[in-house]
Parts: sequence; C-alpha cells; structure tokens
Amino acid sequence: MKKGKKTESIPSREIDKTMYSVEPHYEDTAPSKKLTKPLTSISPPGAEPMMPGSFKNPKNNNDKLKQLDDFRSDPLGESLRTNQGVKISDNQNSLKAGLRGSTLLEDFILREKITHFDHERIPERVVHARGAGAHGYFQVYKPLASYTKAEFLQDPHVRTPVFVRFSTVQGSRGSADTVRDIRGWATKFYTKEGNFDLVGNNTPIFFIQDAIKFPDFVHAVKPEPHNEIPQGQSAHDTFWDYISLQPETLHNVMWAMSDRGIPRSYSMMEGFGIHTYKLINAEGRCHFVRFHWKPVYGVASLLWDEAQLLAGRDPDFHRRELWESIEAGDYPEYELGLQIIPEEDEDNFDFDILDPTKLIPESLVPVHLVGKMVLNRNPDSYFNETEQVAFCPGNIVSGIDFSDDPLLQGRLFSYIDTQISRLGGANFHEIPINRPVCPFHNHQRDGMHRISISGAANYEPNSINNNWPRETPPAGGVFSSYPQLTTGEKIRKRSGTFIDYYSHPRLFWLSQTKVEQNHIIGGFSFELGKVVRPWIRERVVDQLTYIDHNLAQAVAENLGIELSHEQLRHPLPGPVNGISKDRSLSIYDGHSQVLKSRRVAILAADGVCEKSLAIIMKSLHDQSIHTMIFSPHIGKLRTLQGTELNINGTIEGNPSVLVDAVIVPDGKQSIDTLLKDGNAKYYLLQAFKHLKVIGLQGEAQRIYDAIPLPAADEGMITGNAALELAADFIEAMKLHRVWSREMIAGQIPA
Ligand code: HDE
Repeated sequence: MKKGKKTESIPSREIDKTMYSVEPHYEDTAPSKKLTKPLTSISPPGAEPMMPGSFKNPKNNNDKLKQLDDFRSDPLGESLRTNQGVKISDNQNSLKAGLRGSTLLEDFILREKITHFDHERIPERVVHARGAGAHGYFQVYKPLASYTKAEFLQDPHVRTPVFVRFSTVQGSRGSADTVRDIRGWATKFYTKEGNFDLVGNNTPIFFIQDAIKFPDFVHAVKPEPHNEIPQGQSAHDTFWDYISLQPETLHNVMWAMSDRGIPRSYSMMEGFGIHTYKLINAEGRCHFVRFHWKPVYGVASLLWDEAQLLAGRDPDFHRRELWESIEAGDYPEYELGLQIIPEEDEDNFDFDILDPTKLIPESLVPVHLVGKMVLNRNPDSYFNETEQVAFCPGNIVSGIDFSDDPLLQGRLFSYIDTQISRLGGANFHEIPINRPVCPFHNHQRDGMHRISISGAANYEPNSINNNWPRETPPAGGVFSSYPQLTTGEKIRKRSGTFIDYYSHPRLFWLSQTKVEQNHIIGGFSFELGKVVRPWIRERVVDQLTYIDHNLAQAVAENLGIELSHEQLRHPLPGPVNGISKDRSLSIYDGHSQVLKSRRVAILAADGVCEKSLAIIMKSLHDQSIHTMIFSPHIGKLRTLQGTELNINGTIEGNPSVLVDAVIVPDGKQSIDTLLKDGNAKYYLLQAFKHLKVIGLQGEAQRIYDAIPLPAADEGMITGNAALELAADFIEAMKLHRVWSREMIAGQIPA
C-alpha cells in the first residue's frame, strides 16, 4: 500500500491530520543553536555556567583527548541514517499497512531503532555503580628517580593525561550522591609506558583484611535481599550485623560515621590508595609507599541533616558540582602525596603495613607532596567515558609494584573478571576511554567486539612477521616484577600481626575535634536507630566500648541501652607507635578553609539596592566565590535604580542546602517582598540550622524581628555598609560553618 493512501478501514470519519499524523520535519525538532552553543570563554565567578552542553577549553587538550577525537561523531550538518548508512526520510512514522493499519515487519528502520534501544543497558557495577568522571592531567613537581623509574614521575614538564571517576559504593546507578558512604576515587594515568590505575577511596583504610571476605561484606551492606531496602545506605540490620561480628571493620566504620562519610564535594575530599605498594628505582631498590591525594580546595563536609535533604532536593549534588566547577574554570586540583618507607623499615611499626585496615599516621611518616592533578574537562558522553571506563589495581607500570597485602592481591583478579561480564567480553581494553595512549601490540586475538585487525601471524615465535611484535629486554620502561624473596608454607591463616582491631579506631576518635566526635556519635546513633533487631544494636555498642567508653556511652544513651560496669571497664588500646592524636585525621582541627569555588546565595526581590548588590558580588568574586541571585520569581530582577539583572533561579527551587552561605542585600521593597515569602524565611532558618554564615545588610536586618532566628552569633553578619559587611562575611566563611551555633541549631524548626 502506498504511503498516504487512505484505507477502507477509515472511510467516513474526517481525519484531523494535526492530531493523528505527524509529518517528518527537518528543522523544528532540532534544538535551537542558541541554547546549545558553548561558551566562548571560561565563565567568571558569578556568571554561572547554567547552560546545557559542555564548554571545552581548547587549551586543555591532551594526548588522550586527541585519541578520543578519532571516535567522536559530529552530527552537525549530517543526514540521519541507519547504522548501515542508509539515509532516513521519516523518523516519526513506522511503516504501516494503511494510515491506521498494522505495522509491517519489513520496516528495517523501525526494527533497527527498537532493537538497538532494547539493548542499551549494560550491567551496572556490582559496587561503585553511582559515579561521575572527569578528564585532566597530572604533573610531577620534581623527578622521583631516587624512588621509582616510572617515566611519568620524572619530568616536571610532562603532563600525563588522566581520567578520574568518583563514586559511592552501596547505591545503584541512579541513587543519590550525598548518602553516608565511602567515596571511590579511581584515577587512570595514561602514561607513555602504559596505563597506571590508582583505584582508591576517600578513606586511608578498608573494612576487611582479606579479599575472601569481600563478597560477604558487600552482601551485608547492599540493600537487604528480601525487599531490596534501603537504597544507598548502610543504616540497616545486615550491615550492622556483619560489623558487630567482624571487628576488623570498625576502623573504616568510624571513618564512615564521621564527616568523611558525607563530603561537601568531590573537590573537597582526600583520596587514598589504601594498600601499601612498592616503588622500584632504576637500581632495583625498593621502597614501600602509600598514595594520597590532598585536595587543593581543602577538606570539607556536609552536615548529616543537610546531606539527607540534598538526597531529595538535588540527588546529583556532587556530580553537578563537579561538572559545573569544570565548566566554570574552577578546576578541581589535588596534590599527589607519598608516604615512603624504606624496605628495611617494614617491621618498625606497631602494626603490619600490609594490613589495609591500618593507616600509617602522617605524624609518623610524613606525606611528601610530589605532583598535582588538575581536572579540567568534562566528558562528552557519560556512557562512553564514565560508564565504560574500566579501572583495575592490576594496571601498573614499570617502577611500581604490588605488596603482599592480601586484600590487594584479591583485587588484582576481581576487576578484570567483573569487567568481562559488565563490558561484554575480553576486548574492553579497546573501548576508546580504556586504550593506552602508547601503542599496544600482542598476539591476543578474537573475542566479542574485537576491533583491531591483526596481521598474518598471531603467535610467537613466528617467521612470517619476522617475529614481531617482539619482547623487549628488561630496562627502563619495561615492566619486570620486583624479585622479592618469598618463603613459607602454603597456609590459610591470618598473620598475628593483623590482630589488633581497636587501636587505630581509637587513634582516629581521639584525633577528632569535639564537634567531629559529636557527629560520629550522631552517625552511629542514626544508623543503629534504623536497626530493627536489638541484639545487633547491643553488639555494636559493645564493640565501641573497646574503642572509647565515652563514645560507647553516648551512643548507648541515644539507643536506650544501659552499659554494664564490666563493659565500661573493657581495656582500651594504647597509642599507635606512641601517637595518640594525629591532626591530619581531623577535618576541622585548625585547618583553614579555601573559599575558591564556594557558593553564596543572594536573596533579592525587585527593588533591591543595586549598589549594595554590586559591592557584595564584587567582594565575593574577588575571592573566587560564586554568587547566585535567587528571587521569588525567575527572569529579570529590577533593581531600585531600574536596572534589570539576570536571576539564577527561584528561592523555592534552589534551597539553602545547595549553597555554603547566604546574604540578603539592602533595599526596602525587596525586603518587604521577601518578608511575605515563606520560602525566603524558611531559607534563612534552614541556613541558620545548618550552621551557615548569613549576611543581612541594611533593611534586611528587619528579618530578625520577623522570623524566629535565635540571637546573633559570629556567623550572623549584619550592618549597613555593604563593603564592610562583605569583608566580615568572607572572614566568617573561612571556618566553613559556625560551629559554636551547633548546640542551639537543633532548636530551629527547619
Ligand atoms: Fe573495589 N571493586 N574491590 N575496592 N573498587 C570494584 O570493579 C573489589 C576495594 C574501588 O570507578 C569493582 O569495575 C574487591 C578497595 C573503586 O569504576 C569490583 C575488593 C578499594 C571502584 C571490585 C575491593 C576499592 C571499585 C566493581 C576486596 C579502595 C570503582 C566494578 C578485595 C582501595 C572503580 C569494577 C570505578 C570497583 C572489587 C576492595 C576501590 C567488583 C574484590 C580496598 C574506587 O571488581
């Protein structure tokens, strides 16, 4: 039947063409160019990168991005075609037997489109399913030849391309970013000698000592098997049951219950390779090493109430911030730190350096900052890059080697194994994001989705191809395992040097400020409060009595558990190598905060004083703080002086949990409007409750009388002069939160 010809089944009824048939259109379905056009320069603080699409700064190119260019498809000006290259004239209507007739199997365009769609999903990662990635580069500060022959750690002029993926552990791909969890931090260095993957977390230790326990641990933390609840959380029975029965988990649990479990952003958390690795220099000398990432923007965390609210208000909070920071030119930066231990000092510690549940106190072995990583480009395709990237702790380069850490050894097997099923076969190394930037040739062949076309001889030795590709004699750049002496019986047993579960959690506890300790108590109390079986709660609290009696007592009180005298007499562990407190373990113990990339909400309505607004914004921008004007309505803000300014969003749609601090500029009419707006008043109450700095200028001070804000404190900045107010406001922001307010914050009804 010919297209457009009426069939007999629809004879008499008048067909309203506009309702029932959609004609193919070529222009009007295309997005307007104006909307998707990238910015021409990095947006300054204040000019928020709210537009869709990603700005690619041409200066930020590197070898990996150039390699990816070969795989990018640019559809601009191109015809729509099938996967076989046939041009498509109608992408709106399937082929039918008559206008209202049945669809024809013959329609290869429909079949191809639907079939491909049916297979769009791949298995998500069994852990770390939720993630966000970015490209960037790493540059070493000075040659590290005395420790390692790794080529990418020698020349300070060389920028090694990297791809980083941050993740949560427990939740599925669509879960919220701000849940209480460990954050994964995987970095792929595309070095000229092959890919080096540093696959770490945001805590320096892990929950278990041996890989054989990993499936049990993960089963326990994942949603419960019968009802798949809860999502993205460890606050449930199976997790805490496991914890209470495996005291080696307690150290990492302490970190998870602390503010480290709810980072403010991916650019404000520390990263750790966790395991002890080896560095090998050109003379064959070995040093043990632990890898660290230190964020240049400082370390900061959310508050628990804020994190929970964010999970609803903006489940993409961390992902969005990473994206927007890069678009805005606030490139996240991290310094690579090394804790180096000469091979002969291996046994100089109270603990075993092969034990991944123990950290090496920084006051004992200092962290040397040896280079910097800058994340300066967003991916073009989430799926192609962030989802298909395959990290593996087994991907190392010459100059780096593994230790005998039994957790690390198990990981070496697991990652490739899981990727073979997740990415559909053994050739996932050929997916563009996973390819090394150096050439790679070998005799491996075939398999699902093989892309490279190999020549006539795929074995060796061969004479057909003159025995190419050939082995390279061991020298610089060629990997050869460190010739470590090994002896011992084949045995399934844990070393006695691994059996101390409480001294490190206690060191962590004692190193926290009072505020941080209270947060840890709050974390345990919240999570255990969700545990249904009372004996599990009791067993966890009993475990805590071996770490610190005050901690155990406080959590017990919140859970209505009475500790016995015997429990309160449990012996407490001593210091670790003589250290009972290490400042590096605290986030807030005197560490000053970096303001760059922080966000301040400016609440304003029509009639705001333009001069004040301009002074406040300029002062904040001078500190590289981003400002966003939120108003009761979106569109243009008409100032007292009659100028029209762009509004970044509504007050209702951009709650205070999204920003670090809030400021309300002068302007009678503006304040009159805000005082009638429940969202604006709630905004300030909630910001106060979350210990944020609040600035009220001029007329805005009337807000004090109108809403039940408790008495002023050092985080409530008031005054008439915009310049002085902004200066005080910035000073107060340097503490990240108004910690002194925390005791009364609970009284705020927000
Ligand atoms: Fe992983 N881990 N892990 N892990 N892990 C995976 O690999 C595993 C461990 C970490 O963004 C999986 O490709 C075992 C420690 C990160 O793609 C899987 C053991 C540390 C990521 C796997 C551990 C990590 C993963 C799931 C115990 C910190 C995300 C998907 C022996 C040092 C990487 C995948 C990304 C992912 C196994 C323990 C970090 C199943 C068996 C310790 C950051 O292979």
